[in-house]
Amino acid sequence: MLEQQVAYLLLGSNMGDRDSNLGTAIALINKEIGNVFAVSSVYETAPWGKTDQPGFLNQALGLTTNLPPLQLLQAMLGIEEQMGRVRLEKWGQRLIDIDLIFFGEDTIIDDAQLSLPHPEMHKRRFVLEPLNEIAADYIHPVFKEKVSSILTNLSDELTVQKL
Ligand code: PH2
Ligand code: MG
Ligand code: MG
Repeated sequence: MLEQQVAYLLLGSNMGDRDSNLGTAIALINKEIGNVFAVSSVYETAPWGKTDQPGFLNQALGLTTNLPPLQLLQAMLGIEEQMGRVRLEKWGQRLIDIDLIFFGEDTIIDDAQLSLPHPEMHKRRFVLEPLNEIAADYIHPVFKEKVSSILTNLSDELTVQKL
């Protein structure tokens, strides 16, 4: 059996009862995937990429899991489905989005199903602000830079407000 690994996830919701969607996702992740040991504050964030859609709530969490990365990803997608997510368009509205940001101490993966670390995380304030609350000293394995330092040097100006 694979030993326990740490993973960092970002949750996002911009449809329905956003706050309770985040709470439901965390409960399901804790039940089905692994022990959630850290949860950030909830952030109100302006939509990034496709801007003509409702604002998001975003929240980062840390968990330990026995699952290897691709199985973890499948389990995350399974929870999105259980919660009724329908994929309409890229970057479009969603009840719940669960993204894998970091896995293990320094896992790098670049294949069709999964890229690790998340390939856009370093450009997005809506990821870095919540993540910095729970993983400020985590070192990005490609850039060899702490989350706190990536955030300090970030130029993304979209509004991200801690609730
Ligand atoms: N997710 C996206 C696209 N844009 N914007 C914000 N603020 N928060 C998100 O979680 C988000 C987004 C694609 O997954
Ligand atoms: Mg996403
Ligand atoms: Mg996603």
